[in-house]
Amino acid sequence: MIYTDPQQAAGPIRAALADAQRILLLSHVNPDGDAIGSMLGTMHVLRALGKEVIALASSAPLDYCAALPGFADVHIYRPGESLPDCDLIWMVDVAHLSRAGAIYDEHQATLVARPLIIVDHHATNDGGGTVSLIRAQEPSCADVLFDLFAALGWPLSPDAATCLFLGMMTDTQSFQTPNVKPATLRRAAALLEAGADKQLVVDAVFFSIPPSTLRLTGMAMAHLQQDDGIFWVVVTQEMMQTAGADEKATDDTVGRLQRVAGMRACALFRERADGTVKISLRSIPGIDVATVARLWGGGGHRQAAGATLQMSLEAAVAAVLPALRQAVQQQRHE
Ligand SMILES: [Mn+2]
Repeated sequence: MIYTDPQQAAGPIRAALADAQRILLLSHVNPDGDAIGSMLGTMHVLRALGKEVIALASSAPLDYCAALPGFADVHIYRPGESLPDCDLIWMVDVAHLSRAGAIYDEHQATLVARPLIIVDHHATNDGGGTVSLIRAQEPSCADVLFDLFAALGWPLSPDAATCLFLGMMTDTQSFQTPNVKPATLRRAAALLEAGADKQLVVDAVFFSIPPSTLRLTGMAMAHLQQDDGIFWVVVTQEMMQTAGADEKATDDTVGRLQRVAGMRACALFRERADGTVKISLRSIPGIDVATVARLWGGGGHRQAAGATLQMSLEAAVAAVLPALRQAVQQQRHE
């Protein structure tokens, strides 16, 4: 059953929980702040209710998640492992069960054989849980959980509040995204009142860039190119080695690239060790880069998408720029 109103979902979720003592929490692969913040926020809330909770990450989370209270209890799934025993599965921030990655590939039957609660905020989520609460208008899964826990009357400890606050803050890019509404800020305020450690979250997310990452971003930005509102940078294997940076470093580069004045669409081209090229695309509202990513079998959101191209860096730049130009032109004609 799919619910969009936390008040209506509260009853069925309370009933499902009444029959369950051991609960397995899951989220999506390459877990971000909202995935882990939502997972750990839920863990703290359920533990306070006397439940036994296992938090299982589908793969290694983003580094800043490690600052969260309870992170030491997160187990990172390794392909081939069995799923821990449980009476109920609770998934957060997962648009589709398959986004649980190897856990889904290897344990699909188990996932659907147990009572399953899904709480999410992805517009593409089509439910699939015994009880699904999906609110696509909310900027983070943590926002949805906040309303659900309020509807259930389940209290938030300071630790739970800190975890939800990180989810909310990272998915909204610090409350910058257009889907942030007065209600979002009221929830954030309520989390601070509940004892959320804002400074811990801010330090972990914004004051923790590895020097190697900044070096790589600097090298890439030194050769920033632009043409009529389209900005792009290229990252070679040689640059990554010189900077001593890992694959995650370019997240920082893209994050800065999309802030350049006059940007309508931007692209980062990263050469991989296997000779393929990873593209990361961003755009302003109204310009759809997901369709560009799909040309090479990739995907994502309209304003943030990516793909892997089986060609050289030079060929990738030559192929992607015309497609980006077309996406930008299309918006002008809308
Ligand atoms: Mn999210």
